Amino acid sequence: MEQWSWPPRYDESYRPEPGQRFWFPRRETMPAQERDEAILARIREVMAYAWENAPFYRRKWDEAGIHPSSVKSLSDFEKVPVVRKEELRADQAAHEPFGSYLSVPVSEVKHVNGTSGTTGRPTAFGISERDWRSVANAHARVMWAMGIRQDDTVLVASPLSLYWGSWGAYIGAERLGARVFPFGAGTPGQTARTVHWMRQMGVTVFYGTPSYALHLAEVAADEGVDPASLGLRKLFFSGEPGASVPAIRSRIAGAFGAQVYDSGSMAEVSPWMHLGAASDEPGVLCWQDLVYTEVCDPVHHHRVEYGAEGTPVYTTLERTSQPMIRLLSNDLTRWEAPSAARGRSYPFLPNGIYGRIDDMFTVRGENVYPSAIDDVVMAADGYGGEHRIVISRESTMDSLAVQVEYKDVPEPSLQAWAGGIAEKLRKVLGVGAKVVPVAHQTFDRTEFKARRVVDDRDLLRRLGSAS
Ligand code: 8LH
Repeated sequence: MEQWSWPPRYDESYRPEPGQRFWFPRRETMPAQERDEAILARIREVMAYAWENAPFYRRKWDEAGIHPSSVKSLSDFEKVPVVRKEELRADQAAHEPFGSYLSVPVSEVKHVNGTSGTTGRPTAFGISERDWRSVANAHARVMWAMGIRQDDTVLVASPLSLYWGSWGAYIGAERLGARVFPFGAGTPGQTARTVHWMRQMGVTVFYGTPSYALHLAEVAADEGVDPASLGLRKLFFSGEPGASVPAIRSRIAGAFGAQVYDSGSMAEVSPWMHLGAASDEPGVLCWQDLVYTEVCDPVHHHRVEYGAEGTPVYTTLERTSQPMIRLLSNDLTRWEAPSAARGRSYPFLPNGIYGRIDDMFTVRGENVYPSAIDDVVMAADGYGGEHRIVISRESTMDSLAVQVEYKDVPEPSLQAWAGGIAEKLRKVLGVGAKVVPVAHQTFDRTEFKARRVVDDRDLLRRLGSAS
C-alpha cells in the first residue's frame, strides 16, 4: 500500500499525473477484505499508542476490561466502548487545555481549532504538525477523486475561524497544488463581495455549506449576475445535509451549472473528508484507510448489516495528537457494501448523512427527518428560497407545520400550491403536515449551517416545568 505507515509519513512532493484517476491506486482499489486486515493491524497499533500516551483511553478501557492486545478481529473491536462528545468535553474541563486524550507533548501542538461552543463548553482541537500534514494529504486525495486539479482555483466560502471545515478544505486544496482563495463567510455584506471576487479571480471550485451556496446564488441574482455565468466547474460541501439530498443538489447544480459533491463527518475525526464523494452523484464513500467508519446500531454500538440504517462510529487511523477511537457521531445514515462498480472498494452511504438522531422528531408515531422535508419543499416549483419546520403540540398530539417561502406564484393559486406540497409531504413522511405559504425573503438566510426546525414543544415543556 502506498505511504501507509504508523505513525503516518507522507512524501509531500508526490502528486499523480493530472490524467490519473486515483491518487493512491492500491489503497483505493484493493480488495476490501485485504484492506480490512491492514486496518485491523493499524487499529491495534493506534490503540497501543493511545494506551501508552493518553490517560483518557487507558482509564476508559481499564474500566471496560479491555486491553489493546485483546482486539484480535474487527468483531472484537466492536466491543471497545464508544467515546461520546460529552466525555471529551468533560475531560478537557478536567485536563485543560486539550484533555487527557492529547497523546503528544503540548509543545508539539502547532494548530488550534475548536467547536463553535454554541451549545455547552467548546472543545479545543490541538493538532500537531504531523497530523496537520496527514489531514492535508488525506484531503488532497479525496479532492483529487472529485476531479479537482492543480489548475483549479478553490474558493473556501465558510468561516475561517475555529471551524475545521474551512481549514481542512484549505490545506487539502493547497496540498493538491490548486490555487486557494480563502474568502471565508459570515461577515456583513460579504456575500455580494464574494460574487464579484469570484468573477475576478476566475474561481472554478466552491467549498462551503449547501445552504450558503443557495444563498450565494440568490445574492448573485440580486446583483444582476447569473450564478451559472460565474464559471464554477464544481462545488463540494460539508457541514450539513444537502449535497446528497436530491432537491437541494439539483437546485445547486442547476443554479451554477456545475457538479456537486458531498463530503464531511465530524471535526474531531479530521480528516473529516474521509466521508467523501468520488462522483457527481448523491452519496459518499467511506475512505476506510483514513478513518475507519462503522455504521452501528445506536444502542449497543455494534455494526449493522450492509443495507441497514445506523449511526456512524469513527476511528482515526492517522491521527497522533488527539486520536479518536470509536467516536460516536449520533448522526444517521445507511450504508452499502463496497462494490467494484464504484471504482473504489469502499463502503458507500448512498444518501450521505441525512440527519442527527437529536434532530429526528416523531409526529403521530412516525419518525421524521428534517432533510426529508427539505427534499420535498425544495423540489417544488415556486419555492422561494427558505422554509421553517414548526413542531407544536395541540392538546396531547404533536403537529407539524411547514412555512414555505414562495416566489412567482400568483396569489389565487397559493392555496393549491401549498396543497400540492402538503400532499407530497404526506406521501413521503407518512403523516400530514400543514403547509403555510409565506412571502419570499421572510426568513433569514445563513452563511453557514442552516437551523430550520422550530420546536414549539420545547417552549411548552419549559413553561410546564416552570409551573
Ligand atoms: C453533515 C455533513 C454532511 C457534517 N452531511 N451532515 O464540515 C465537516 C466538519 C468539519 C464539520 O462540519 O464538523 P462539525 O462542525 O464538528 O459538525 C459535525 C456535524 O455536522 C456532523 O455530526 C453532522 O451532523 C454534520 N455534518 N458534514 C450531513 N456532509
